[in-house]
Formats: sequence, structure tokens, C-alpha cells
Amino acid sequence: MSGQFGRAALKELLCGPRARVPRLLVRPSSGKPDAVRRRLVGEVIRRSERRSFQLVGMKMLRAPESVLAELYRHHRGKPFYAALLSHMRSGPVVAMVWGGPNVVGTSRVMVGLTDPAEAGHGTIRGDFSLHMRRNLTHASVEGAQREIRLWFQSGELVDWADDGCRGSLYPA
Ligand code: 3AN
Repeated sequence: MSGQFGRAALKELLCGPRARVPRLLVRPSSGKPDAVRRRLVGEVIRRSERRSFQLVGMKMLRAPESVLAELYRHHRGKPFYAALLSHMRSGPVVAMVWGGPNVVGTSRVMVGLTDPAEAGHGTIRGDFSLHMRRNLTHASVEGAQREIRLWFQSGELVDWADDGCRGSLYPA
């Protein structure tokens, strides 16, 4: 899973210096096992597309131990760590990479706060979840590139950035 993410591919993915403003940023995301179980993966995708984020990569898989250990290393030792990993192992996830201007910030708002009880109405968590450990979706806040490398090989990301970067979807 931790295949080399080619520098050239990454540069291309970010639209590189050739791109006009705004830059296309990318973030990894996933429908967690509870989203798959509840048939809400389509809802996550639908909301992202409706917001005009650009789908760059997607696959269904059982999260490898090495990915989970790295993904949640900042929670290691906390009381909920074992339950979190157990949930993430309980079924498949759908990993995605989305692009768009300020995609990390805007998608974070769309997903809602970590605790669904505090997540706003209209957010994915606020609309579909009640429990912290069943909050349906993961969206990276920091280290987006690190997380993309955890889940995807560079060849699994589809670069169709021309429209998004140079077309009228994201005008300067
Ligand atoms: P987010 O998923 O909102 O980025 P993180 O990365 O801090 O939040 O947490 C990862 C996952 O760990 C959360 N989605 C949630 O399932 C679980 N988690 C975080 N904090 C807690 C907590 N205090 N109690 C139970 N589970 C938690």
C-alpha cells in the first residue's frame, strides 16, 4: 500500500507550475465501515460531487493494519484507540481522493465536527450520525499528501486535472 508516490505525478496532480490559479489541492477521504454498512458511501460521493470537488481516485478495500497504525498514530495510547481500530477492521472502507480549491478546509466543513453530536445540521456527520466512533467518514486535516501515499499508489490516481484547473469550474 505504501508504494512510491512519484514526484512528477504528485506535481501533476496538484496542477504544478503550469496551472493557472487557483491551485487544485487534494485530500484523501474515506467512507468508513459504518458508511459502507449503512449504504451511505453514495451520499458521501454525491455531496462531494455536488460541491464540485473533483474525484481523483477511489477504491474499496479492507484497511491494512500498517495503514491504520500510521493513520491513527496520533491516537495511539488513548482510551478509544483499540475500539477505533477494531471498527476500522470490521469491514471494508472506500478510500477516495478529492480535489478542489481549498478542498481540505471546505470538505472539513462539509463532513462536520468529529463528534456527530456537535456536528452542524447539513454536514454529513450532523445529518447521519450520532456517535463519535460511528462518524461515517474520515477527512484528513493535516498531512493530506502523507495520507494519500498511505492509501494509493500514484498509478491509481487519475489525472484529469486539465478541466478542473484550466476550465470554468474553478474560475480565478
Ligand atoms: P476526524 O475523523 O474528525 O479527523 P480524528 O482524526 O481526531 O478526527 O479522529 C479519528 C477518529 O477517531 C474519529 N473519526 C473518531 O472515530 C475517533 N475518535 C476521535 N476522538 C475520539 C474520542 N474522544 N472518542 C472516541 N472516538 C474518537
